[in-house]
Amino acid sequence: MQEQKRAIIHIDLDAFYASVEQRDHPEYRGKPVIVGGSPDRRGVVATASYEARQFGVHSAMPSRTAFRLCPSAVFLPVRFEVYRAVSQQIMAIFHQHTVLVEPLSLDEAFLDVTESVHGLDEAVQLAREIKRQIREQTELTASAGVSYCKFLAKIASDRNKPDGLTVITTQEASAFLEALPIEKFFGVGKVTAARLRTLGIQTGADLKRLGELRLREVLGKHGAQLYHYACGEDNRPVEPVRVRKSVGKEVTLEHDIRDQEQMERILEKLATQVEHRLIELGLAGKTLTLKVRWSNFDLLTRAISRPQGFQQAGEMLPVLYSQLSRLIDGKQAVRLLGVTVSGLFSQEAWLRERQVSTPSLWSKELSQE
Ligand code: TTP
Ligand code: MG
Repeated sequence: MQEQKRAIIHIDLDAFYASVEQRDHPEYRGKPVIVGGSPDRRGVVATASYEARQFGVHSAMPSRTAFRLCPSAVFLPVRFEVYRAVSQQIMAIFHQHTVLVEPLSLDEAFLDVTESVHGLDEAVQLAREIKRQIREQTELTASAGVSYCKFLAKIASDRNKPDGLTVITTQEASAFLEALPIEKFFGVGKVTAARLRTLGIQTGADLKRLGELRLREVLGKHGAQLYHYACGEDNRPVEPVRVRKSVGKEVTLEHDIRDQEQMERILEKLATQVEHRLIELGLAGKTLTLKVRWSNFDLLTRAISRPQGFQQAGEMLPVLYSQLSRLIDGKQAVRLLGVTVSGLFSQEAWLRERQVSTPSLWSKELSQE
């Protein structure tokens, strides 16, 4: 049975990190810019401006190789905080048009706009409007793809980068997919592509010809899915992310332990992982929870809240250690340790909080800018 036709928009910013750098440093505009690890260390390229891509530079390439290909490029470190702020701006724009927004990364999302438009023509107009809003509010360009399913919308957005807007209608889909190289199909990486090529399969038309049963034999469940994609069938819904309630890490130990110092070292590792994730998400949290599971499987949690919240491991550890020493009696061994921060709020609020409570630290942070 044919489902009701949907209208899906996929939006992806162009050379995201590099474009932000060119926006903030006008002297780099029109020049090859490479954002990522430094070429004299063992860094990799996060992304390259379109000018640098002409030299063959691309994401995930060792920075040293990038330097060899394009020695005149400006190499810049990643400014994750700035990109995250831009990401929040574009996600807010998307949410003005539908609640069905599924972010795939900082610069990319699917929007299901079926309820806001009549047909794909109107979805194209809406995509154009969203691109305009992005340009106006962030001074950055995005590419958009419009189609009746996620897979085709994503491929469409990649068709005319940068600053592209491409629609693949139901009528066009079949011819389009038949000509599409297998690497472009969702879920086909290098390994699967090589495997298919040994069977003489190069394009969507070949996939269709091979048939669902044979593809299932070769690739299992994924093969059947691939066959449906080749036929232009992709009913996966756009799934808005649930609101995150906490950030936590825990570890079940290989051997139960009694040594408190060993436990402290593990807590340090866990707290550092939680800190990194919080920074990545731009969050801090009011409540810090220590979780301990004893060797007899009894579970204990201890939660401490403070108004200025927790983000850095260095601030979590004294609290965790003191909680731990109150719990440990030397008799029971521990089989699991966990650290969770909940009651999350944005980092901007966290920094404001610190500005009031620890002015010296704030000014130090500012002077490092
Ligand atoms: P992409 O959207 O894949 O790439 P892009 O925006 O730089 O370029 P395009 O115009 O082709 O969309 O990724 C978004 C950002 O994610 C990118 O600017 C940097 C980061 N990133 C990495 O850090 N490592 C990677 O391997 C990739 C692919 C991206
Ligand atoms: Mg992008």
